[in-house]
Amino acid sequence: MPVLHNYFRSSTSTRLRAALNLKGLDYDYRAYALLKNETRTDAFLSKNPAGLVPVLELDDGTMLTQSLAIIEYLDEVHPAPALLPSDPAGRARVRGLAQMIACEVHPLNNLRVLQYLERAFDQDAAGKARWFAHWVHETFRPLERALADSPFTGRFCHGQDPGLADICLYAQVWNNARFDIDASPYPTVMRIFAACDEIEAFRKAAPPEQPDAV
Ligand SMILES: N[C@@H](CCC(=O)N[C@@H](CS)C(=O)NCC(=O)O)C(=O)O
Repeated sequence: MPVLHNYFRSSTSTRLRAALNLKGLDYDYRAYALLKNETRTDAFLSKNPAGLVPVLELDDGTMLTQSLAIIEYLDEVHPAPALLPSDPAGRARVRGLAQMIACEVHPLNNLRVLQYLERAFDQDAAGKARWFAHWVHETFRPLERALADSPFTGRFCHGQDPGLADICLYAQVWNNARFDIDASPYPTVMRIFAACDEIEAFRKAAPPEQPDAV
């Protein structure tokens, strides 16, 4: 059984938990409290020198890092249910939607970025919340349009089945809620979030459901 090194509140961990659950794969859950720097120990850094979760440790000891790369690995090794469409244009669309969140929102709002704003730029909780909201809205505005305007959007981001883009959307909406981001400008995003939340694999991946949730 693979070992998932992760943290309940980490949205990149939520992504990976959702993918593992959708694939019906069991995993051994290991929690690292980010606020206690538990990913900065030598033991953790030997798994991922970047000191970031999630890491998926395979049975043979291989350590996989980067949530999107790990999810694509799972999709290759366990093809059903598919998390990417079968056609190249569809795959590019889904990867593009996923990367809007994974490359353009998440890195700017990650814990270490918010901590650096506080440490080096004297930002308090309100300043950090303003920064977080700004970067969410910068990408959620075009994300909403991309989803609402496309004939390929269905019950989920691409068609009638959940995939990689839904996984990223679901995890990010949980993050946004923690920072009280106004979701009212994003009805399509929130409709898809609700559709995901009806699926047990997603609900079981949500931050409050994890053993280390506080
Ligand atoms: N691009 C990476 C990002 C991983 C990442 O930033 N993880 C966050 C939690 S969501 C983390 O470990 N943060 C620790 C920190 O910022 O110190 C991925 O998708 O896996």
